[in-house]
Amino acid sequence: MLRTMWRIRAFEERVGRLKRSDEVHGLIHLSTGGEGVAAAVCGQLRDGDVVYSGHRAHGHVIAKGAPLPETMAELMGRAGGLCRGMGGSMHLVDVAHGMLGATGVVGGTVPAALGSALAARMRRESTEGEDTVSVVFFGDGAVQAGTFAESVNIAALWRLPVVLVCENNGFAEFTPRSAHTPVERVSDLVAPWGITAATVDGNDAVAVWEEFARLLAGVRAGDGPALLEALTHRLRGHYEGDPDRYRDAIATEEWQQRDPVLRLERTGIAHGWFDTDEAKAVREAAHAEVEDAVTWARESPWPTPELAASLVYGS
Ligand SMILES: Cc1ncc(C[n+]2csc(CCOP(=O)(O)OP(=O)(O)O)c2C)c(N)n1
Ligand SMILES: [Mg+2]
Repeated sequence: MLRTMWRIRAFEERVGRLKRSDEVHGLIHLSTGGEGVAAAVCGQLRDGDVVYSGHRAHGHVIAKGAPLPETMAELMGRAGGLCRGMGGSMHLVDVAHGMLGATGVVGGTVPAALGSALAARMRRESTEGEDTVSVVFFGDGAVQAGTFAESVNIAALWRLPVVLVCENNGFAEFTPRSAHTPVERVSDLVAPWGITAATVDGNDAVAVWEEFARLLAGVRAGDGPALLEALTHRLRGHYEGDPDRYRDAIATEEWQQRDPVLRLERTGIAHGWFDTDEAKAVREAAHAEVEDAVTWARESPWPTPELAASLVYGS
């Protein structure tokens, strides 16, 4: 988990710098501060399980196993990218690793994740031992989109093997949660549908791991959908370049003390899971891997107009 979190942190820090030097294109939303959720959830998934995400997707894509060079190349708009440079940061897809879709349409992938879950449930009826699941990551703002309620309803009715993972960072763009909904806890919303739900400290990766493990076991066993709400805070602005004047700087500083990556380092060292040198080696290896990914991406060619045309379906 520590390795995954450092790979995400190092990748996104580098992406932030590349955005400022104009080497990555389009709006960039970093998940800095939320790495524990991606690592704890995806760390328990198998190859056949699938994940979906939204506009803040880098961490989920990396945690599910997408290679860093191709992911970096995608953000740079190169032909060697995951989507051949056609998608960019908000449209990352890596079918080979079960990352089936990210989108800039807030809430847009929640119903799509149900499609994969329905397919899994249909396979389950005909294949002994089939227990793959579908997982969708979304923010607290997405919960107010109509697609969320529609999806929860049908997922519960059809007992679909889907885990809804809400990263509740208390903001939707520049709007605090209290200004767009009277509901404080997302996990409270799904009780009428009989969906098992839990809220967890999203900055405590071990706690996320344990809570997700419990929910995942039920979903794999065929109990129907589950929802995990992870309370967290984005340590960067909504997008790279956001002057971030709408948040209390003190609160962000307090959250920095709860940085999930450093926290897992401290916990792991205290428990003897690894020592200081091993933690340092993990951190350094992640940074080196990211530098190699940047070098690889820079050498990747630009897509041609012919390539773009060949990827258009329909006429
Ligand atoms: C359907 C739709 N409505 C509005 C927007 C504009 N928009 C982009 S991000 C965002 C806020 C999303 O908040 P949340 O789901 O909490 O995710 P976070 O950015 O906090 O991770 C909004 C409203 C959009 N992209 N799509
Ligand atoms: Mg949010």
